[in-house]
Amino acid sequence: MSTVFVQIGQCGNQVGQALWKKIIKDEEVKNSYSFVDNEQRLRAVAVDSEPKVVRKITKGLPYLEQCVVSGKRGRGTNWALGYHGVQKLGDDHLLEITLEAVRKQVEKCDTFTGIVLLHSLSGGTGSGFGSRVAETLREEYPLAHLMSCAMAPHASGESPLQHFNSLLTLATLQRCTDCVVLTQNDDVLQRVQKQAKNESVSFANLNEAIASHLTGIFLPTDSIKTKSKFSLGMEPWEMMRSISPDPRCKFVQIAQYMNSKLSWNELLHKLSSTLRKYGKNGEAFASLGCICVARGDSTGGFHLHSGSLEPKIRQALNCVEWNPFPVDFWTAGSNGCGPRSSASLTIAANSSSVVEYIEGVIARAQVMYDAGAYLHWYWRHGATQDDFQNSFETLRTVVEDYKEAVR
Ligand SMILES: Nc1nc2c(ncn2[C@@H]2O[C@H](COP(=O)(O)OP(=O)(O)OP(=O)(O)O)[C@@H](O)[C@H]2O)c(=O)[nH]1
Ligand SMILES: [Mg+2]
Repeated sequence: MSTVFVQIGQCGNQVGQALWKKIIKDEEVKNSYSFVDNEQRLRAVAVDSEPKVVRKITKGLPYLEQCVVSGKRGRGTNWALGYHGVQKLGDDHLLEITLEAVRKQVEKCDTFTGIVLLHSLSGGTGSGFGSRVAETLREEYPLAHLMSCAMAPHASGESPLQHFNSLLTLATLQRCTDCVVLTQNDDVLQRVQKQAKNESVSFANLNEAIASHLTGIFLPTDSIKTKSKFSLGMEPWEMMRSISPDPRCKFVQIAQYMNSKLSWNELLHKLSSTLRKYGKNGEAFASLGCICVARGDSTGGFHLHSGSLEPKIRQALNCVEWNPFPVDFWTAGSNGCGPRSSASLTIAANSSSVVEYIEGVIARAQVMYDAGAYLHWYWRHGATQDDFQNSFETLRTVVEDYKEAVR
């Protein structure tokens, strides 16, 4: 069972780099060939529109030479330019060479299960080209799973185009992927800053934390193995099946706490204290389903604690009543996402807290759209009013569906 990763744009590749550094250290990954091939090369395609950037970022890890690809010029933080490409300036055939590289990776898999995309919601390449790649892969591999791990920009202080780019990308992901693992840079920054105690925080620090969250879920666990204790590498897809089975509500967010000295109960208490439980207007968030992964269970004793942890997780996440099994537990003997001597709890939850974020994107994009701000940049590169209208509508429906699901 093999998964192919496609990392897009600068953010996607930088996060990908941090992620792979953790993945390839894991002994079970090496043996299962789920994320690496039998020569231990990464089942990854690294693509950026800018020449050279991606070569530099991917240095030092065993990518397949033909799977590190780049175009002729960046997409200037513009979704439309990323989506439609640079035709007027001489097409750089980025979509074709990316699909060819994905095909190569898929052909190398004995059993190809699905594709994980890594990209930002706001860069021109990550958002626009990422949307185009997601749509095209959905058509080319209709039976494979398709998951996006999307990084949302800081709420303010970045590009004025980020609201349009996020709007158009989130709507595309909702339409053509099976699951979106959403990481908000502001959330990660806040958590990392707390631990850094006033030291300045770089993108490298953020990416280390994001990689840790993702590997907390994606790395092999003892819970998903064959009878002969062989890992199938199905964790990303089991997570999807378990917590985002409804195509209307497919947004997943991850939280994690790691330490070498705390009990499982104390780890959960700490983790729970980092979760936002109420929205800006005081409304309680609710979870449709979650998975809690305990890593570093070296004695195999976690199952003795899961019974007492479950009601605490139900309460912390305010799990909906209609789901009889809102918490799933997985365990692993070692803590592959952090230092060897530590233990971690990682929770992936399908929470209605995403509504607040999506409503924020819709509101900001709507104000700019009504004012006609920056729109000529999008028309110039092939976007249409329909793209925007459809995206507003798709995301408004997502908001309504989540509100309905947790009512
Ligand atoms: N978490 C994280 N976010 C990043 C990183 N690099 C950039 N970003 C975020 O991603 C957005 C910018 O996207 P990039 O990936 O730089 O842009 P791109 O996809 O290369 O697209 P263009 O350069 O516009 O063609 C901003 O919102 C940044 O906050 C990173 O290494 N980690
Ligand atoms: Mg770039």
